[in-house]
Amino acid sequence: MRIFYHPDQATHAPVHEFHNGALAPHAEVAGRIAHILAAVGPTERPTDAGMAPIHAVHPPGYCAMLQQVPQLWREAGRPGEAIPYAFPVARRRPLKLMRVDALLGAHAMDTVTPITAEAWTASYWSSQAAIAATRTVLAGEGSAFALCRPPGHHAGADYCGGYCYLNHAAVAAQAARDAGVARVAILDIDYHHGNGTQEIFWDRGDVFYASLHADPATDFPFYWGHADETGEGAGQGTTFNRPLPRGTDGDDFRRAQGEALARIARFDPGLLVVSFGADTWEGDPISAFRVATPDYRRIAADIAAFGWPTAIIMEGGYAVDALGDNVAGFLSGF
Ligand code: Q9C
Ligand code: ZN
Repeated sequence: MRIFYHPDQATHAPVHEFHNGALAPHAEVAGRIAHILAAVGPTERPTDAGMAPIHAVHPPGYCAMLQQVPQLWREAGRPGEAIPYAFPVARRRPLKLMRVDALLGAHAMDTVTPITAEAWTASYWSSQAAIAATRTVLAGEGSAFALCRPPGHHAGADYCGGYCYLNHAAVAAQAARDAGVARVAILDIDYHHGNGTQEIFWDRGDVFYASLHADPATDFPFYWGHADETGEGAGQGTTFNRPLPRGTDGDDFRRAQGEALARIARFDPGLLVVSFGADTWEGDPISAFRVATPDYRRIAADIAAFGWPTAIIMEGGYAVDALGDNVAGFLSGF
């Protein structure tokens, strides 16, 4: 399988995240990449498709914010990482914001997604990898893997969060639409609900979003991913959420995935984008499912059996020592 990755993706290195009320070491470490690279074999650099396919999802003002905040932060005399602390949850409207803190909070959903000096470049190339994988699949390849990092599925059109800055799965799906694919489905099998992807396609009938994830009643991102969220307007019925209890094992997961795949099959997509997180693994430090390493090959084979052209996008997975085996196992199922 062709694998797309750019070395600049490993330069982003968030140091801290708020965890249970204190700063803790950040879970989304650059070392994740090295473990995956060691297990999956050779990769290729994506060609640079430029800003247009990113702007097709993320407004220019948001992209500029990601690029400018690190310098604004330094100009404000701040040591350390750009982390927001105030959020306009009661009212979001266009305002002329004069402090970096205000700019940050208006485009962030949480405190665990520091805007490092390298966040933009690493995210940019991750989206380019997703576009390259999509174009490869549309050219007839069957399946391709975008080794994205940082991940993407929590990022909305104009906000970052959940360790994500640009939504690579959304960029991939939109690129496929713009290349003429009439119906695109996204299957999100990261441990966490992909709130950003859901919101981006919430009112659209041309992109189906199906997600299996830890019940948001108990797990991040809390405010999205409940079973009654099914889309609106032209998108009514093209969002499918299946919250799963903590302790879900590989067999439970495959049964639930079977329901999501049946729904996708009814939608009859011309392309499938898989948001793949290995944080469903039984030893993941921030998650609570019990998927075992050998399950990943079976989970992937269940997807591959449908025969859709499939672009696989890397999302989460924080047990770094096991990450290589889990990702390689998943890819082997295709
Ligand atoms: N400190 C992805 O898997 N909450 N993002 C962590 C433990 C945020 C995960 C709580 C989890 C975000 C792409
Ligand atoms: Zn996750």
